Amino acid sequence: MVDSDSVPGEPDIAMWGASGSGKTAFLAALSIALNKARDAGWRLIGENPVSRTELAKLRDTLLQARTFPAPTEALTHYSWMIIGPAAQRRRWWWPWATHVAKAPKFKLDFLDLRGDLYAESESNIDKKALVDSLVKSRGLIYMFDPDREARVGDAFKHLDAALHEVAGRMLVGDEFEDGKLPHHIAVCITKYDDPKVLRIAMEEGFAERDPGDELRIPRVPEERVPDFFRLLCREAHDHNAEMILDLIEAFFHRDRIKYFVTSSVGLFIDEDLGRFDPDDFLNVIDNANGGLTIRGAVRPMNVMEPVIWLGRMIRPGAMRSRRWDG
Ligand SMILES: Nc1nc2c(ncn2[C@@H]2O[C@H](COP(=O)(O)OP(=O)(O)OP(=O)(O)O)[C@@H](O)[C@H]2O)c(=O)[nH]1
Ligand SMILES: [Mg+2]
Repeated sequence: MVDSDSVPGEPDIAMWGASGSGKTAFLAALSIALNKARDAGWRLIGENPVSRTELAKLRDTLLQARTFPAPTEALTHYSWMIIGPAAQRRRWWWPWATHVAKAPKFKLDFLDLRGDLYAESESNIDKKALVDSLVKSRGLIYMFDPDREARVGDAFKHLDAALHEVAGRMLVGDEFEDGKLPHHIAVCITKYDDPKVLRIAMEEGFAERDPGDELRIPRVPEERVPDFFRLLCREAHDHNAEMILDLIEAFFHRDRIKYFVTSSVGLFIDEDLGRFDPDDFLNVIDNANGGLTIRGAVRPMNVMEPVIWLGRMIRPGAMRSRRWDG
């Protein structure tokens, strides 16, 4: 069941981020992440033949071709659906028997676009589609690529331009009287596996290894991610980047923002060693053709989590009184 307030063809969740920030790779990793969680009952399916083909193509790029999807050129619309685990329930008047409750479902309509659209000053059809998707959705995934920020430093410019366009469309009327955008926003720091990012996390004391995790992968604890994000912004090429967090908090309700540290491919783990090795964790290496090859298993980190968090926030009705434990 999709909530009745979901309008077909309009995105529940829209994503944006600068060119090359990792948007398409994130979508490719989403089905792998959900598949890995299938014991917990999660699945991602394409709603129509085109979306199913695209889903398989994206997944195969990472898993079979062992490389990344090509940069996005044409606007691509993915209609997917996440189906969660159905809970065993007991009826109070018949407590000795269990029955299977309906599985939680929500629709993921993603519009994948070239990230450099905002660099274009004149409006065009794709740019209009991007702003439309941000306006119509209620969940946003914002991709922040710390490596690109350290080199190019244009995230602030892109974010500022996008938010002002969306605010110009949504906040001038009386609908949102509190002056904030109504969306929930998952701010995703991408490419955590990149040594430039992981090293900062380890050297600055943000990465912790949970003794309960048999792979001993260093992770940034949830409550420290906003500070890690602020640090990465401070290290950026563009000094305006420091204002990104303030910009996000100025436009969105504080309790509707959540920060995630993500990697589409995850860290390399030597099968023989069986756990994270700080001297050998590169999972992306240059190949002989001048491209990139994914070296070991694809282990997405925090790819499913932001999507499920958004699903839970924007479609609470679809999950009411059901098990939804991500
Ligand atoms: N190390 C590492 N590199 C990544 C990851 N995700 C993406 N990349 C790199 O970033 C490049 C761009 O990723 P895309 O997913 O195509 O980025 P995009 O935001 O869709 O880019 P456009 O479509 O051009 O806007 C990839 O070709 C990879 O080289 C990741 O999780 N880890
Ligand atoms: Mg892309």
